[in-house]
Amino acid sequence: MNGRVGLLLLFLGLVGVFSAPATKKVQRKRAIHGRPWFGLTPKPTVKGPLNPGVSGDQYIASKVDHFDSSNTNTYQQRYWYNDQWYSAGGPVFLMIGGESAEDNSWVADGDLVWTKLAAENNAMVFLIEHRYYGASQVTPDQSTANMKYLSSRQALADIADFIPAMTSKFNLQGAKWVTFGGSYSGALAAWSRMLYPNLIYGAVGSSGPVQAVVDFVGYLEVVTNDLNIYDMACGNSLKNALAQIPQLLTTSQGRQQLFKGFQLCQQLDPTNPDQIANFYSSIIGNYMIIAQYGGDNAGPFGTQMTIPALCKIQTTSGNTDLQNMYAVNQWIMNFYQESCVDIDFTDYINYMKQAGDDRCWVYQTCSEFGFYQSTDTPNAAFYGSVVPVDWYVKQCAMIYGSQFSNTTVYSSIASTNGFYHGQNGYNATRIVLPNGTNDPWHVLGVLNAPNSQAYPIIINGTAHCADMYGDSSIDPASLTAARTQIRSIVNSWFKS
Ligand SMILES: *[C@@H]1O[C@H](CO)[C@@H](O)[C@H](O)[C@H]1NC(C)=O
Ligand SMILES: *[C@@H]1O[C@H](CO)[C@@H](O)[C@H](O)[C@H]1NC(C)=O
Ligand SMILES: *[C@@H]1O[C@H](CO)[C@@H](O)[C@H](O)[C@H]1NC(C)=O
Ligand SMILES: CC(=O)N[C@H]1CO[C@H](CO)[C@@H](O)[C@@H]1O
Repeated sequence: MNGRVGLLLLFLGLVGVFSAPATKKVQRKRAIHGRPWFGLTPKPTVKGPLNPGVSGDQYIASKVDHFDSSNTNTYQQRYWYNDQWYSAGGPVFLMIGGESAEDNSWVADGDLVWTKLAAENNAMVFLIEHRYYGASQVTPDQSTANMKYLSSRQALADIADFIPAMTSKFNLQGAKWVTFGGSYSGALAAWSRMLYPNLIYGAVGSSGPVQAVVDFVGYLEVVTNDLNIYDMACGNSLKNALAQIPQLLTTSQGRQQLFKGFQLCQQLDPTNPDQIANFYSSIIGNYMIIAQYGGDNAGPFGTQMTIPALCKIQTTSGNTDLQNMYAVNQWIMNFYQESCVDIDFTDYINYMKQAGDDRCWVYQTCSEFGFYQSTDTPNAAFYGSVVPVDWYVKQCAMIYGSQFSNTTVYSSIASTNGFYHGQNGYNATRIVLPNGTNDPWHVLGVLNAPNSQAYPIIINGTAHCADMYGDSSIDPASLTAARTQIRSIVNSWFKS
């Protein structure tokens, strides 16, 4: 369904072998509002043949609208299960799908923390796809009017109905259910335990941004810190290179230099501020994606697409800082299989008007979360408001129509925090909340324990959702220790 996801799976298949692509293509952007083409959480790599316990695509009729009892319509929501570790009386683990099409890799891969826990506790495992993503379409199309049932609250209500339905279908009466998730779905896992404590016994929400925010300046501050902490020369080189760009943009010769250096698809147009912001967002995106995923044991992020690899390029001696920035861009272009970097703003908006996972995720940013990774901060290498928050906010109306405005975006995000109580008001028990310090999203996670049965785990020097993947020989000790801690906490919930 989503060609870009298939592409990543292809890459993940080539474990450790990052080969040059046969065909090149244009990618709209580095990451759309922080969401790369594969979704916020890369899928694990399944080794070997599938166990017969792993299901193919399953569907359940879920309510279209959980909050209007007069609407009895249902839609087909996709899910998967694996009963290879299950024995009667065992618990049930549910991985909550996030902002992308899912497949059965999360339930099939036995090397992950949550599937190892399943084996240790004889658990049945399920994965449910999030409404509106992948094959779980709620409405015949994704017109803005038809997207009104796309929300985290509706998605959580789907889960609350899914649990009793599966309990009855698979005879799981009395089983303890534990939810899992990473990134947006990590927040969903955390919220599911808070909203439905009688259905859900415990939860592990990895890298979950439980705080909504319109102007997410912390994101690029963490990216800058990551580079500086790894190697001050790396952060400084980037800062020096960026400092030269405004001047280059003022002359046609300078613009030509940037056009060639960054291999842009379009000439830079200084009379078009939207295109210039789009340009900056692409070249900054090169550093964002590595800060967010570098070191995750998921395909090329495990050993190749990492902060050390990026900084090696950014600090190559004999080159200018800007030439090193071009080289980093070339490296990311290879990863994205790009022939040029597309900075056309009109094309991007038109692309966002078409149905797909990107359209759905950005809709959720406009209606619930914000999360706009702006440069509106003096505490990042990318300062100077070259990508201001207003540039993101105004896209909501351009993409979805005039029912969105600056006022509705700010008030919707405030309402999300009012409903879920944000990162400082989060107060569920039997909840594990891992976060990596390199991951820019950790800024919006629960970092301090609100009670003695909530376990934030801060993992020094790791990226987004790193704790969810299988062990790797190059894992930092902090990550290995975090996985052990997660397992011992969850195991303690099933001690008789
Ligand atoms: C948008 O709304 C916020 C919050 O009310 C306000 O601070 C900001 O100035 C507004 N921006 C624009 C462009 O109107
Ligand atoms: C969490 O709930 C407990 C029990 O109701 C309360 O004692 C504690 O103060 C709460 N913590 C926060 C951060 O709200
Ligand atoms: C985190 O890791 C960095 C880099 O390895 C190290 O300098 C720092 O002391 C560590 N911080 C903690 C709290 O362990
Ligand atoms: C950096 C940070 O916020 N660390 C916190 C991580 O969570 C523990 C509780 O598990 C706190 O004690 C730390 O202060």
